Amino acid sequence: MSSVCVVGLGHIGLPTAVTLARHGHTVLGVDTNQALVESVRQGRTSFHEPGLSEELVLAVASGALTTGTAPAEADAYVISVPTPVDGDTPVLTHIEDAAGAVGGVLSPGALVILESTVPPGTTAGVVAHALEAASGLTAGHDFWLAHCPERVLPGQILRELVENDRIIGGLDDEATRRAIELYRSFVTGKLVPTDATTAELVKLSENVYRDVNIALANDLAAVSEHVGADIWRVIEMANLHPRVNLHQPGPGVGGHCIPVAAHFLLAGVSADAPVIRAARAVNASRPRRTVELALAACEGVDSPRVALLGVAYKAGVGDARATPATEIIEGLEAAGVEVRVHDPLASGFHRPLQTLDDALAGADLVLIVTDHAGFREIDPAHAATLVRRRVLLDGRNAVDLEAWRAAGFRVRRTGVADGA
Ligand code: SAJ
Repeated sequence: MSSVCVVGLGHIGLPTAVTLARHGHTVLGVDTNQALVESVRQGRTSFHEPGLSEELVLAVASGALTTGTAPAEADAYVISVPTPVDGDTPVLTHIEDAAGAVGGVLSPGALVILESTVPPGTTAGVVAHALEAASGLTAGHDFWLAHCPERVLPGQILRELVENDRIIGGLDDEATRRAIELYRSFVTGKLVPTDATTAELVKLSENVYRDVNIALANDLAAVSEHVGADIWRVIEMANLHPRVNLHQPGPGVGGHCIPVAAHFLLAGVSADAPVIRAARAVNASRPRRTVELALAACEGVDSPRVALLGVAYKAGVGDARATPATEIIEGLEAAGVEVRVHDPLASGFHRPLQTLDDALAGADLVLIVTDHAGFREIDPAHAATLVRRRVLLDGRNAVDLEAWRAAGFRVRRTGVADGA
């Protein structure tokens, strides 16, 4: 096995470092966040991911995983740092900084893998140039460079890191071959060889596929509200077709991946791509639409208070960093609404989270933004004793509307006509 330096100990880098360490490699996990480096060294994770804490403790205790704030010489490097957007412009500074730091310790014969999601052409361009400038070496001659995007689902990361098929996109065939050799040490899925730019486009195509299909579901929800149908029943029945997979409408598209995929795909590309652009605009408009529905539900109420349930960016996870709930809360508060927030799983949200009862107390509207499974267990009769007005707006298909109606709530759901 080999020595691997993983640069970036976030939601992908840390599980990757742990998995490599648990599959026979000697791993140095690197991050610029000193506190994070220290907590990982002590076997603590900064976010919840099933099984990760246990595996991290074993990797550290075995000595296979150590941590630091700067890369050191290794046989292979895996760069897995954030690639956010500023507006709709991809920000590649973390990538450039990481490549520069790796270049500073890069030796001939080493393999560098970029896992971060980037605009097409970044690996062969920005990354290769940063590595060459910092090392004085030449990609494809002195060292090998590949783009190997991840496609793991938060909540399933450790399993999917091993089982998912991976796209291995080398700058040249030798880079692809060497990257396949590294991933074969822990991946049981297929390792599909290609070039770096194709690998970048594959990753973005996967996520844009999701963005466009979510937008389709949101458009159909709007139509359904107008024609008096229940979009959730429509989707359930349409998906009985063997070749139809309608996604789910909702109050917005969060996370660090799907919302930015279109911007990465189209960054600096003259292609028109009207469907991709329009889908992104549809999904970006959903938080505003949710605010409009919530304000309408509070019409005529003096000093309205909203109990907002669910701030994590999607059901079943605690990540509340890039969530549509933020824009929804801001829109409500800008309209003079007091918002109290409850989420049983969220961590790292930028405002205090209430208990369910405290959030519901005196509320004029119960607004469900994230469809955590636990919300289906809320007793509407108990909720009815706490709220000031019995009105529910379910932004997802999160609860049993009939049960809430039976407890005296007036209910609305995304994609269902008012009163239906
Ligand atoms: N969402 C909907 N309706 C849906 C599905 C999702 O509104 O039908 C919303 C979610 O609530 C969430 C957002 O979209 O706010 C993103 O959800 P997601 O389920 O796409 O989750 P991610 O971003 O955690 O994972 C995606 C996955 N990509 C695909 O499914 C193609 C994952 O495999 C990728 O690894 C990940 O992006 C990534 O890191 O790129």
